[in-house]
Amino acid sequence: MQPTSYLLITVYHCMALPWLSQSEKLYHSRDRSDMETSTLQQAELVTDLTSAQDFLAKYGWTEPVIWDSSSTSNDKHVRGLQMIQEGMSNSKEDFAEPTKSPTFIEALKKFQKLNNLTATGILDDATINAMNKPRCGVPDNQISKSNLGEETLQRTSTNETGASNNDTKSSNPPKVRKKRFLDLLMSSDKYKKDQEEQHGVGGKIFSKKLLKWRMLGEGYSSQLSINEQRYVFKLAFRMWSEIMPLDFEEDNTSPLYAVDIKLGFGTGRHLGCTRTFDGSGQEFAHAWFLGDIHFDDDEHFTAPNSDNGISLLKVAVHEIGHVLGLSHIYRPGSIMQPNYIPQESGFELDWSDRKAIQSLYGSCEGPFDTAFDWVHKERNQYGEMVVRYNSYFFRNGWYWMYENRNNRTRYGDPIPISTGWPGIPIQNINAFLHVWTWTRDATYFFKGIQYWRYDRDKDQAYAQDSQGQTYPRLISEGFPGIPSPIDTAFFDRRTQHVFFFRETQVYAFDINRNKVAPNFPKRIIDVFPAIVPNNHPRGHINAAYYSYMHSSLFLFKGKEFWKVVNDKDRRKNPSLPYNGLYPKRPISQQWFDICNVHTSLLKI
Ligand SMILES: [Ca+2]
Ligand SMILES: [Ca+2]
Ligand SMILES: [Zn+2]
Ligand SMILES: [Zn+2]
Repeated sequence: MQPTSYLLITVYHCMALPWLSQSEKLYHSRDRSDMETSTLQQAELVTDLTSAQDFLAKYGWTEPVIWDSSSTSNDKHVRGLQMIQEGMSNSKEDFAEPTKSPTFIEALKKFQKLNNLTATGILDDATINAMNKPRCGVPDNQISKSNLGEETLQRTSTNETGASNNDTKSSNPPKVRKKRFLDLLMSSDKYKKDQEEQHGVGGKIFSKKLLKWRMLGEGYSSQLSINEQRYVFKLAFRMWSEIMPLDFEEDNTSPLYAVDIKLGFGTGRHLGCTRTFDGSGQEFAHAWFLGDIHFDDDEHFTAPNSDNGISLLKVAVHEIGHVLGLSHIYRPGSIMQPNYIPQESGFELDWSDRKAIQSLYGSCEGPFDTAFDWVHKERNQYGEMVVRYNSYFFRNGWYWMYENRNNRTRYGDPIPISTGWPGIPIQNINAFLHVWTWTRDATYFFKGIQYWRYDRDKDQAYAQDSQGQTYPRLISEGFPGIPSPIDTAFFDRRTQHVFFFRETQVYAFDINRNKVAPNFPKRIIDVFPAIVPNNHPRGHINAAYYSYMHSSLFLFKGKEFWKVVNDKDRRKNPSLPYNGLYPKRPISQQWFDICNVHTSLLKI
């Protein structure tokens, strides 16, 4: 459609409808500057004291910038907030000569220090270069408007009219009206409060566990295919989901207000946003806490593993970090550094990112269906046979490999059990068992009244093993005297007994005689006595996990584990009871970041 006729139709509608009470449905800027075909505008660089002063003010170095809610064209209140932000920014000391302003010099020193430059307070070339690096648009120092004094809000509430109280409460989009500075602040807070009630958003972090996201159709990238963009965003959400207890789901059907995080590309004035993009260079994206993410389409965004351009994945992961409540982290290796660091192959969220997000949302926790070390023999570089192991955790239909050396799960986990362990039940495994003697080496999975033997050479469950035994087989046939289903099991190499746990009892099964050992079953609490009275799982154990890393058996139940006293512990402290249980601890304090990922993200 030609712009002229488009305008005419708009005017016609304006005359025909009481349009002032209607929300603006267009996502484009009113002057349509964002619809012009882009002739790649260059961002203005920092070159002198004035532009450096602007830079320091814009990114919160002279004073924190209010940076709060998302803003789309429908959020009139939040638009008002931007006016506040600008008004406050203008109230800073306005020195004609920045070199004489103590505020400017202090801000410059701070900036230099955090960018590993000599804090001279003088604008030299190195400092100018640092300011001109590609960067995120979120200010380095920002405050939430909810941190502005309660007193201010109460004083202004008397200025608020009853009418405007009503219109923010109603589910209809708020009316366009001129408001004074503090009225806007008030109604923005009310707006946010309403949003919180509707969407479960509280304080600076999301209080709900499942967040919906959507790519804005009117804001697709002009440089990457829609499928490439979607893939990158799924991967970016997945990377956060792998290390924190939040799930993310792509939602292309719910009404827009029900979508928590909307992602879009734009140039200059874009997507009804209050903040303008600056052309090619400098700012590449920005995000609003608990809100939306905008990418500067004047930048050369590229797909993962591309050698040139700016990796959309890296930028998306960074901006999602902001949406979740993180500020910039000045630390090498962190994805939350404000500047874009060219992509090293296979970047991942590092330790500081994990700790930062987990300080807001907590760690991922149990329970697990089973956990085990998968032991395999292989020849080392000197041709000697060595035993290696990998640790696995199973929950429902998913499994994680745990890298003990790095104390985290393998990147990209979890994986469906059906993908990694073909032939065993695809979910809710009761137990894993590795029977390992001089004459026997076999691995089994248990579920319900049956068990499966796993062929480690072919990496699939046996239909029939070399002894002619077919699987799955009844537990009562393979392990006479053992009831089913079982809760968990482990093989004690010292006694050559399999311990089967069921409810509050434990059965020792003598694999050489193929029968239950004398005087069993016994109570778990009698065989594995508590060191501290009453600190004991008693029954319904989820997993009995023998860890080669720790040379110890651990009993898992719910979110907690009890470590079983081993021989080394007893040599150090002979008064400890045989198989005694140390007091319980959270599983998440010993094994980090074993996190669920939403199924919509698992199909990557
Ligand atoms: Ca830019
Ligand atoms: Ca179990
Ligand atoms: Zn940022
Ligand atoms: Zn924006």
